[in-house]
Amino acid sequence: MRVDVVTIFPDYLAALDLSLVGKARAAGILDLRVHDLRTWTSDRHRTVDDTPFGGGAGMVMRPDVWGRAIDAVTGRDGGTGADVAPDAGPDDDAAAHPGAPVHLVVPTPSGATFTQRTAEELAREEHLVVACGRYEGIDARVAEHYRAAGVRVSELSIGDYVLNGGEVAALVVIEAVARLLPGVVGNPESLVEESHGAAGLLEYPVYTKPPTWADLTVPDVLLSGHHARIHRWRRDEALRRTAARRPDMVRALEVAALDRHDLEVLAEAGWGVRDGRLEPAGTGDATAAAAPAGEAG
Ligand code: 6GU
Repeated sequence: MRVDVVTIFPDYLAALDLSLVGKARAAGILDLRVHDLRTWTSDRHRTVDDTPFGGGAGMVMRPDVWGRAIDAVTGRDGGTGADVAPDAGPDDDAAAHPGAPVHLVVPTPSGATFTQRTAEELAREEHLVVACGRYEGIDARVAEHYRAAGVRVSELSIGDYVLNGGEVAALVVIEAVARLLPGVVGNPESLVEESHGAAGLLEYPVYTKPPTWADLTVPDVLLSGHHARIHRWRRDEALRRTAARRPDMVRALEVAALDRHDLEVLAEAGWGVRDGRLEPAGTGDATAAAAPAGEAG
């Protein structure tokens, strides 16, 4: 996979040299290039932003600068895609993946929520371009222009809080996508079993040696060697945890995919089936209006 990141803070992306993403790059699975947006400015001050039409606080990033940058890294400018920036190497050409469809990712707090499903979709792409905005965002015509040109454009938020720019979100998206690329995570089972997988449950708690630490012991069942019981215990814990922390995920569970024991565990945690859906027990019932048991009380 080829990934081009365009930012006014290329150093912010230095973390992508490390760990698993760094290994994927070294192994040639991920061809990741970080570009300085100011490469495509044309004035002495290398201006990337201006005041918003219609007034208001903050600055908006200019569409002309972004347009030149995106055209260059996607080879749409008819050139080699080579940056004239100091960080550009001699092989820094967009033409390395000729004709591969581009998916433009724009991190923004007003985007759709980035989830594991989004990561799975992006992991199937050949070429991602991540456009990191700062200030109040990028002029809306940039997304509009590339969509109209047939480019897939995803404006994505990594959660309901505000960051100063898209760089940290770009790190999040790239790490989540890179670890799904074939050959990156050593054990494919760890991809299947993990949180936010198909089961729709949070991960169960995990333990390792020593068996006693700080007067705390590991649950006996995990030392029993009884695989069926271990499997059942882990599922119970995943259900309890999800009930305590993520009521939204409990509501989304497919009742038909749950067995009787699952439903008993959920009932103990304050959830029951009503009209074929999981609801907090007591919903619509005047006699038992207790809230689901949660860690927050
Ligand atoms: Cl993608 N960008 C910014 N600036 N803030 C965010 C975000 C993105 N996702 C959540 N907050």
